[in-house]
Amino acid sequence: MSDFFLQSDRAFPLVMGILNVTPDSFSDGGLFEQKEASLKHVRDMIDAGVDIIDIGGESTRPGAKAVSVAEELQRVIPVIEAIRTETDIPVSIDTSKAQVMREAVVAGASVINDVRALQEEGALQAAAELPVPVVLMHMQGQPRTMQEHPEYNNVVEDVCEFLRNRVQACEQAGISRDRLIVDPGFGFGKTLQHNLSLFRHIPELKQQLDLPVLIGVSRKSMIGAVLDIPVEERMPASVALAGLAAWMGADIIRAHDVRETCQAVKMCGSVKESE
Ligand code: YH5
Repeated sequence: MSDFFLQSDRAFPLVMGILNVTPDSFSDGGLFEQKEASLKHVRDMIDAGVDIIDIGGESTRPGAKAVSVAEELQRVIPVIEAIRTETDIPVSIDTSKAQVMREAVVAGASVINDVRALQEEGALQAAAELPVPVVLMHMQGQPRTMQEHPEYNNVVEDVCEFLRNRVQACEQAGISRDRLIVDPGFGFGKTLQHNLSLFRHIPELKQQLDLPVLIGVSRKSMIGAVLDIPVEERMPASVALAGLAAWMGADIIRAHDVRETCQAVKMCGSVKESE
């Protein structure tokens, strides 16, 4: 069922394209305009070679405020339905809410991507009842305050242990291992040093957990911090990190700049598999 995502003999990772439908990602226009803008973005990403579209209606950026279930549903469901009317590109739903998971899968989403690793009320059960793969991401704290004072004994070991525990919770809830993907959660309750160290240890994370790994660093503050550049200038470094992650065995790369990211991972993957 999820073999498409989880084939470990692929030469290079899948590219997951980011589609934000948060209120702050549309400065003007009503719901119709937002839906049309989203569809255009989806068509562009498909043309650029995207493998999965990740649609999210909750902003989880540092400091962002919570959104209600109703608001999240209103943002994401019409867009998923619209995508389904014109293409069979796989859609993942970036949510922590059980009801959003359920309605998104009914509307045609085929992956759950949860930055809270199914820890919210009802999420574990919802995921257990839905026949789709699940991305379990590590986060320390909550989006609003997670960057205030991130702290670990050993960031690689601590993140591994958290993910191992969530994998176990999933298995106990009836979600089989072959549906699971893990993600260290770059920027989610981590300092620059934590992020760099986690990135360097992607191979260990993969080896320790023995599951497919998703990497999301596109345009994130770790790039801003190293290079001292604003978000709109972070594409080249994001693409460099995507290539490096491909080299280190990442299975899925979550990215804004799909065309460039596809080129980078395909190129690095080709070198990696050569004799
Ligand atoms: C992730 O890593 N991230 S939303 C701050 C930025 C740029 C981008 C300007 N959902 C992940 O993309 N899901 C998000 O600085 C995610 N893994 C998974 N699985 C945050 C985001 C971003 C934040």
